Amino acid sequence: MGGLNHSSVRDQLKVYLVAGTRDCSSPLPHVLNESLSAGITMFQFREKGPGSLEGEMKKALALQLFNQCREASVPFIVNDDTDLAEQIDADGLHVGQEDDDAYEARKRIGKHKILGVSVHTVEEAYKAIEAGADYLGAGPIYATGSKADAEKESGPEWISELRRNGVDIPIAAIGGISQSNGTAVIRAGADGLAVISAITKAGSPYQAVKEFRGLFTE
Ligand code: 3NM
Repeated sequence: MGGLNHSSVRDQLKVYLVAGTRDCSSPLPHVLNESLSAGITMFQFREKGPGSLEGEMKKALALQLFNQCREASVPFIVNDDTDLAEQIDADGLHVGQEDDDAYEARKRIGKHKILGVSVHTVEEAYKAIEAGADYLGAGPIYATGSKADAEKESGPEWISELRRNGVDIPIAAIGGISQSNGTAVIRAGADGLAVISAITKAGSPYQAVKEFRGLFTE
């Protein structure tokens, strides 16, 4: 079990923006600003891949984005960089199967931070829960252009399968999620929609986030 209250994490996952500098068609602080104004419920800084920032530049941007999130009372999660999450005392950390071990990550960030773990099999889901995950990232639900090494798309059925197998902790669905397919994913049992391109590449990230928010009131 993670150290946090599942019902608050469930709410915080609803419209979960995931982004790094390379994902955005306008500067990331601007995209984040619009997204926060429109009501994202969680943000993950995922600075990955060729051309992404490293070292002090990455840390400086992380601090800037963290401040923006703090002002809006939205949790700031660091993707796959336990050192950075620790250094800036981020609200949480998200790790994949190929990243830092979830047990190790939980030990290092402590029990009061949010720990998310990406899973692709039911067995990985059970292991992540045992390691202390507060939520699972499940995907790719649909085809994605945002992750070079993404696995084959699973469809919303993957979320139902996790639920059928007794996984009851909060789940954020990820991979190709859009305003038009989001409802099917929620119906399959996801608590939240983790989204990169449908927000970061939208003409208006503000409008896109509003539309995602609308899916939860239908
Ligand atoms: N993780 P978009 S899919 C970061 O399957 C990430 O675990 C995935 O980006 C997984 O919303 C993915 O642009 C990319 O499809 C999601």
